[in-house]
Amino acid sequence: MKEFKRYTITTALPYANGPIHIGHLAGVYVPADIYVRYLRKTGRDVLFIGGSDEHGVPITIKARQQNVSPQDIVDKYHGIIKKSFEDLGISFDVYSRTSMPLHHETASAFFTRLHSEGKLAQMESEQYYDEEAKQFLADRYITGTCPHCGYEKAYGDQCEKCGTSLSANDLIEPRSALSGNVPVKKATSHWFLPLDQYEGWLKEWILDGHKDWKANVYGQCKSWIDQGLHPRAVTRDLDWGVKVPLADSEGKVLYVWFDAPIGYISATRDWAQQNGKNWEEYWKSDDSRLIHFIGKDNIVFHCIIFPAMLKAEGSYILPDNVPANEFLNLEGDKISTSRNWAVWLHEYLEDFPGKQDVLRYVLTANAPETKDNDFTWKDFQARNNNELAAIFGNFVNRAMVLTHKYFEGKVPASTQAADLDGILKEIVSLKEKITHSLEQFRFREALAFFMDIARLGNKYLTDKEPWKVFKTDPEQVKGILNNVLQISANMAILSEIFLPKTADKLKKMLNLGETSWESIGKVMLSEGTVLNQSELLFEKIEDADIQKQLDKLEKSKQENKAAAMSSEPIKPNITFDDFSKIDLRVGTILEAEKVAKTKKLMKLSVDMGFEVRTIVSGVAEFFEPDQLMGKKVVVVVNLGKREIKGVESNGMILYAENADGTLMMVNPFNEAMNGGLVK
Ligand code: B3M
Ligand code: ZN
Repeated sequence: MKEFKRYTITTALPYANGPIHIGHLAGVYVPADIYVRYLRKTGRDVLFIGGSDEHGVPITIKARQQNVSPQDIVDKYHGIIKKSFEDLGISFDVYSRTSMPLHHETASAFFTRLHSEGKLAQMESEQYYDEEAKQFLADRYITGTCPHCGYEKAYGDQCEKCGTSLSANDLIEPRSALSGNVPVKKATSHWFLPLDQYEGWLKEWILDGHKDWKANVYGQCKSWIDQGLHPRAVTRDLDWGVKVPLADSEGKVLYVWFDAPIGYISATRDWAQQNGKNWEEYWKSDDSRLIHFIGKDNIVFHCIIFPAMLKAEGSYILPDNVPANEFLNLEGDKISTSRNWAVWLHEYLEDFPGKQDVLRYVLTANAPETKDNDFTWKDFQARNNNELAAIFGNFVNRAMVLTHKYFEGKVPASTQAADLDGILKEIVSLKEKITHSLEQFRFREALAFFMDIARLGNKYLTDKEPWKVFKTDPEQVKGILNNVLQISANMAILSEIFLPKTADKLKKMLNLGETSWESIGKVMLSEGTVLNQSELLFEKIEDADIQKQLDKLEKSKQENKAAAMSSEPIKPNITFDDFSKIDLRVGTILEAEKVAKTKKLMKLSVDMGFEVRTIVSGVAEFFEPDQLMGKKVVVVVNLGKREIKGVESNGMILYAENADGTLMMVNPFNEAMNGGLVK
């Protein structure tokens, strides 16, 4: 494989309209950070780029809802996101943002160059326009009925019920989200990137030239190209974004997916200005390797559209690889910002202080590299307790404690050279496997090999039983402990890539200085080195901590149900005659008993004043019989008799339903008379 002189590593720029969650981390930032740490450790020149994507319609919608400016929204979330990445230890060289003037300048210049070289086509089209708000409507600003599932609140770009992506023209009975009015069609002119003209080149470059890309990425590209490519509009009628740098283009901005990837370039310029570097080396030199880390929903933009833009511009390198991941689900459900179904990074860091590496570990061990995967809190706990703590932590702890106990915390002499030789050979072989996996972007596999070193160490200790041997042969124990300390030191260096905070702790405990990648598989600690006090690398995570997280998710679920119920549409009007057909009366429950062999049913006798009735009611999950006896209720008395599970029921009692599906009694005042009409 070609050896590159420089690496330009980008990570998808998250929209600054919400915080970061574990789906983002597992898909993009944790694997990218592992890769970058590996490259740096092996002495490569790397630039690790991140930043906020601060344009796009969802940001303007959020601003409008909160009655603040889009800039207020992005300022807030850029701050939260940047800090949470720092706290987790994602080691960006630069974390930039697309609302900064340097980015506007860079994106404008890029557009201008394409435009002046005739590489963009201007075309007129009809777009929805809101006459009251006096503006064109982005697809997101139009709601209507989904043509696929009939959902009445679908957006012009997507139906959130059935997940189909739409265009505003597909919607039945479209409405403007700004005024609620029916929008009109109006002609407008936009600039297009003629993707169709790049089809032949893309076929060659990706389908022939990049068979090395991950199967999920290659497959998506192939299906896009096979369907045929069409010109894509790169401008929009909107007032938030990079202004179109042409005369007579008032009210038009660059489409967010045109300017956002250019954000990688602006971020590089931003970094270069601050560090006195030459940004062009990272973007315009053939010996630089450009790699985009993204999630699968961004594949077409990074593999087809952005490369076509770069190709059209002509002076840039193209991505050499785009190791996109699939999605991470949460407890069996799709992660969703709007439903608050997520584990938010900033909240995790607060709830689990000092446990950054546990999250990194779990998200890597369970990374959605080849298919969607599921994060569960039980799995999080199990991986911490049974893997990190029981295997890695326990091994290191035993090595440290025994050395303190038998040799006053000093690295003893190496007396078991044959064992050591075998151990180092295994470490070298695992290091090669790790390297290979990392180069292939197979991070979960790399992590598993890393843990194999701890397994090897544990097994060695268990086989050798130094705590037994010490009485008879302390010389041998010296060598055994020397060997396990060498294993620990090797793990410390490898941890720098996967578990950086743990690496720091472990290196401090072992008194291990800066050690290079080359030294992995060699002796690192010399005899007599004084070890520091041992501390646990990983604490057990208790059930109560996990329960707290599950409760939090349960709460989101309830809130969503409540929101869904309060937005339950009101039924069509009825006439007073319709209403008066229902005979509602007050009664008192005299007796209550569960209906045998059912979970939900309760048999009640109700004093209706004029007679005592038997009524079967589906409330046994919510009330005990004695909670019902003596209660006043409202009964529909003219529904006719019905047999339910062998019991004849004559009437229906009214209850109110809560968001979680629990029922509450609808009680008339105690003074209400049995048999009294409710009207
Ligand atoms: N902001 C979409 C996303 O966060 C978009 C990525 C831009 S990368 C240039 O999924
Ligand atoms: Zn739908």
